[in-house]
Amino acid sequence: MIRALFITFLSGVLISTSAFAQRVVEDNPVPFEIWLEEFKAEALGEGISRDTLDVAFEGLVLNEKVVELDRRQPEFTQTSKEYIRVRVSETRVKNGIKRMAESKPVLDPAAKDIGVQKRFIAAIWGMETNYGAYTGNYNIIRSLMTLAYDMRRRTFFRKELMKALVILEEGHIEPDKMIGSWAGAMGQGQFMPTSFFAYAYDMDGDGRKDIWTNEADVFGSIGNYLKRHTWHENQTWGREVKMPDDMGARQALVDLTHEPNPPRSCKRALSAHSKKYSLTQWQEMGVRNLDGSDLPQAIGAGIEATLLMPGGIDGPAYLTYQNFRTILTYNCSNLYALGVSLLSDRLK
Ligand SMILES: [Ca+2]
Repeated sequence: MIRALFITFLSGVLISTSAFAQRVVEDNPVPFEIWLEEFKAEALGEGISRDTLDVAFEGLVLNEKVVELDRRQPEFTQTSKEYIRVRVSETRVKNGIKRMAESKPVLDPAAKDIGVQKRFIAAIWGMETNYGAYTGNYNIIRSLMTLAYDMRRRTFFRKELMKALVILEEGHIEPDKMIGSWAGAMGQGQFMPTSFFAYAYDMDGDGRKDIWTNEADVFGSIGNYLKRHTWHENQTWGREVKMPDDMGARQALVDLTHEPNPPRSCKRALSAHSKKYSLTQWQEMGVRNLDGSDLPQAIGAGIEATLLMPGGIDGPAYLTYQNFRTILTYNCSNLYALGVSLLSDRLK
């Protein structure tokens, strides 16, 4: 029974059921077939047609690999320096410049219309899917069905699965092209289905939001996501800065600016940031541009920034502006946001 639910073929070889996958079936009091019928009945009630359901679920069994990946998410062990070296590699910079040039007729007007600098749209595109080259090969319905049946985070994924069916019902993408990463992030900007409905953008105006194959919609959607999360088009993300050379003075500055109550949204990442101060105040506290020159005062005086030192007191220091916090809404990780930011500088 358990084996039948998870049966998968890989190059003709039958993969046996793992202990993780077995637990998913054992932990759920409702057998999978009955659960699926109940879910489909609910979907019909939500306005999904019988045709869409038949096509979407045809031949689908639980995906053992998805369970494995969900249970075995690796602990983060990379140092910030390694992370940036890998994510903002010379190859990725070079590809980014090439892909931005190729997509210029679509990227430039999309960025201008939405009001987000194109280098940031391109940097997220590069970080998420290597500029559309790798969007994941998982059948989204199958992944979300597996995670919705699994008891671990079933409420969250049940909602995502329902929204994924609405995407098919509305005809934004053909069922066989609705692919993405194992946990349900889809297309070139890696949107979850609920994010799709909140932020995906029909940039070319053909009535479909195609974040998988249509670059205008891809760029419009990434840009719209940022814009809707308080993006300032006339500002950058922040800057790398020079801290006082004296270690005692440096530590005193970190202690002085410590933020004891980070915002609840994305607390995990924001707890590593200092309190907000204006660039004028940071200048007064002894922080300088990397080359030792004064922080921008004429245009930057009103800009508030937080100090971030992801590698500790000896490592690089960054003053981050509002746009950095917006990037954190895409993925609540300082290293991710720093990767996007530093890549965007290289794509400028
Ligand atoms: Ca479109």
